[in-house]
Amino acid sequence: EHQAGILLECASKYPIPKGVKISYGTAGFRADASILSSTVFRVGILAALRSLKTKSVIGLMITASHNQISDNGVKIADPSGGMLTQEWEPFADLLANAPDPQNLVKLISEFAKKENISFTGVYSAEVLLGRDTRPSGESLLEAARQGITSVVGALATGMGILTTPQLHWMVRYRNKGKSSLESDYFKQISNSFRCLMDYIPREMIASEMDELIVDGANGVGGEKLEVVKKTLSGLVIQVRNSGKEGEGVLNQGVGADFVQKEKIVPSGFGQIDVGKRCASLDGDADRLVYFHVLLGSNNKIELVDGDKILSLFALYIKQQLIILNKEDGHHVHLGIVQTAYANGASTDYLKKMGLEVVLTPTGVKYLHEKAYEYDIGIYFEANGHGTILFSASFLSWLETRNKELASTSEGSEQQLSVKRLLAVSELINQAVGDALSGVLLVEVILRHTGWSIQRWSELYQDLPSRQLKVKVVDRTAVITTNAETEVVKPAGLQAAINCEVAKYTMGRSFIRPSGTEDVIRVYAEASTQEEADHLAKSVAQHVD
Ligand code: 16G
Ligand code: ZN
Repeated sequence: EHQAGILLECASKYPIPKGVKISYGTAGFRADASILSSTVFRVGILAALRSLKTKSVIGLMITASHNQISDNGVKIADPSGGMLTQEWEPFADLLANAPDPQNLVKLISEFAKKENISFTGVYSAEVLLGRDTRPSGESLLEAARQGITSVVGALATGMGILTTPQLHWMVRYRNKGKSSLESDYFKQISNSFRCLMDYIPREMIASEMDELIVDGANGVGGEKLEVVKKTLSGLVIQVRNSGKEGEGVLNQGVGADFVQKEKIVPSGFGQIDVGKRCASLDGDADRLVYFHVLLGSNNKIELVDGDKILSLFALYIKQQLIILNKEDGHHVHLGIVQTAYANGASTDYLKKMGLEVVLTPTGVKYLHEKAYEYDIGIYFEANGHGTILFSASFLSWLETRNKELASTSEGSEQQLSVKRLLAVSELINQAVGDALSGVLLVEVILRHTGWSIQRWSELYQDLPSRQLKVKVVDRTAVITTNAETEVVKPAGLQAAINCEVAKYTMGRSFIRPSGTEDVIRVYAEASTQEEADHLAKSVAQHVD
């Protein structure tokens, strides 16, 4: 009752805006920052409850990723460092939309009862808070803090301005009982990067590589990369759009989302960069794409997207496993996870390399969950979000093998492979896709193989593709199956799509309701750009 009183009092300071309905989508709540404080306050409460329930530290991140600067958003990191469990999403929706404080308190007490959450004990809950560089972040962070501390015994710990993956990483390590300050994060990625550089075959080391130029989207990623790069040797990084005063606006004409969708140079890049190795992060640094600028006046680029980063990682990992399997006869289950948006050429290529490829619906939580089923699971969305997961049992096998080999065959090829895999598991952020650790792994592998960005890009040629969106009154009218590749409802629509696809060579098309906007998305692929455009258009007409 004491608890209910406090909640009532605090909640009355954060009334919800009239006529706004908000939902915890694939990436949390996102909206114009001016209407978000009540939502963030309530998510603070939710995070504290989640911490009480799991008896673990929970994360709360204020960011709207690649959205425009006036937007903001909030999402929760579960104890493992992954996304909030899907089971709690409906409760998040209910909380955020409760019309008044009385309703809110009633919902909370019912939910707490159902979930067996009791409000006792001092410091029985802790939530780590992070935010990106958006100006609205400061007051929204305060709203989150108010929400958390309105739950008796809950502690809110501010971690400062962070990339989204950094906060997820901190939650993961805190719950493992390890030190999880930002400096620990930096130390871990730069140490494992150094190890991987040391494990490059001797004959490759001679080949000097030119500098990498990174577009930081004028956000937090650029700022953090400036810190990371100082700790690295053997890799020169030039950061542009780093978020410094006067350099430009967050996500405006810059960033991974812009580069991937528009296929033109981000602001700050141009013809002086022709042929150079460039990369682009998104606004909260959980996405990464590479590109090089093409010669010509129209600022076109050759995009090296998430699918190609995935392919590069997969080749490297597979190479290590071949060395291990050969000598041990130990079968390691490696799985590649993509969505229907993966370029068809990438899926063909991966299968031709003998890799096991599966598709899941769009959204990190689906890909992550699937990748978790393997000894090593690599997942990526074409948009540049992805990572590599190592199972606990495989990691402990690697540790044991490492010790054995140290006494029996120090310096062997096999030992090197074991060490490389262990270092990759340290460098790559296993909580969530992380552009900072991703960029370092790409750079190591390019050195390992001696490939230029052009050589890498030639692994396979992307099929021309087109994405369209169709505004609809009710996007839930479209229901799909088979990882969104087939429409179940409305009846007859899939047959119509099949009919269109059949008219093209290498044609492929699917539609799905967006998880973030009131639209149906259309994707089409074909052997030429004209055909892909045409196919997308005719499929879109069936949706209308
Ligand atoms: C969210 C997802 C992203 C997905 C995108 C699709 C997370 C963290 N982010 O940004 O993975 O690609 O939504 O958006 O899951 P859409 O449903 O509007 O097409
Ligand atoms: Zn992002």
